[in-house]
Amino acid sequence: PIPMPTRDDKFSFGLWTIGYNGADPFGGPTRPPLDVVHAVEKLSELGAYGLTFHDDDLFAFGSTDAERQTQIDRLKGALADTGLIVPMVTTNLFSPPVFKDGGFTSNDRQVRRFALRKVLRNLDLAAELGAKTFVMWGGREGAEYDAAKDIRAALERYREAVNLLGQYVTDKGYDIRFAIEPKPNEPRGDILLPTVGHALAFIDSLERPELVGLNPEVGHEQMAGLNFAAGIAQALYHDKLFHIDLNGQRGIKYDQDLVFGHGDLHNAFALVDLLENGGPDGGQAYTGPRHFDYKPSRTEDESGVWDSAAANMRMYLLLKERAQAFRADPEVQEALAASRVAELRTTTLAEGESYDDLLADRSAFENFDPSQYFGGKGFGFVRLQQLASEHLMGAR
Ligand code: ASC
Ligand code: MN
Ligand code: MN
Ligand code: MN
Repeated sequence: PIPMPTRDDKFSFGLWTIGYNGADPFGGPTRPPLDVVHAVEKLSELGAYGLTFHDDDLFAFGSTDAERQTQIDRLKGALADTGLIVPMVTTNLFSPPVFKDGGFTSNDRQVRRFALRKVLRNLDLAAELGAKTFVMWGGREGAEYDAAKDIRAALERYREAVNLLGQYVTDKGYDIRFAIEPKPNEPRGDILLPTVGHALAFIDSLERPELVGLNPEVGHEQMAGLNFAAGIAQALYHDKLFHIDLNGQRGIKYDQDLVFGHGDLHNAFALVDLLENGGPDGGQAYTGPRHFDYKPSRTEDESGVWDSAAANMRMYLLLKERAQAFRADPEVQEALAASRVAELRTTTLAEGESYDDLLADRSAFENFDPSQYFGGKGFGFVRLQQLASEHLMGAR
């Protein structure tokens, strides 16, 4: 039986995901606009717990104050009717042509000031709706040409912007943390803070690093050829996994935003195993929203939109079930022990041992026999991967 999603699973969707009309750089839309009230009702029916949005997803860029307020009120009504929440809000600093050279890092100072005002206004809305996370995807913060952008100045302006936002939420007393979303390229030729690692280093340079973490997206790291599950493990290691964008990607190409698990399935399995079973006690390593940032394919009508929304949650729950079976299998536990996976948690020097003690330990060097590796002492990692694959395929 395929597990049914419930609110406790904390599945959330961007309004721009299910609302994507199918337009691409080569052709027009395939679907009509999606109304926010209908979106909330459908997501609630399907078992999601949250809706997220960019300001401009809810009210078109350039809306009057009255038009903006009408849409906010309609959203609030739908939330009240269904019990859905808004766990995260984000700002569109990429669609209006004014942002073609960036928001926080445009060469044009007036654009940077406008971008900050747009974000501050949206932060007030996020606080009003009770969102705990504010995502910042800097899709236009970048360049195509090396001479056109002073990268160090751009990082300094990025830093100035994020420091100002941290000051603002602190002064206002908002219970909101920021999550930076890396992406290597598209729509810019090169984007600033292109990977999890670049963003972690940037966060370290801020005035209030504790307020800022990451919102990594599966496909974005995979566009850079990186191992997403490994990047998430490092984000967790640094306590910076504030939010996550789940989707699918097939290799290094344009940002596909496929359904979660419809890309690199082995890595999706490793990711769900990490999120669900990778805590210190074998429990959840991540307790925040399981947020889907995908695009229903351009070939689909509205029923395909809801099929794909449901598919994201089914893939996640199926992988969770498979990962739990993997962890519970005695043969897997034996293979993990044979591969000495847990031994890596033992410190290399004993408690209180100094480098003098290490130097005096003849078993560590003089009497250590490296030739036994690999004359009969391999690690057995392939057997472990095959066991994982068999669980993933439902063969065990
Ligand atoms: C976001 C986010 C992205 C982009 C993209 C817009 O807020 O997380 O990846 O915007 O979905 O199409
Ligand atoms: Mn993407
Ligand atoms: Mn995203
Ligand atoms: Mn996206």
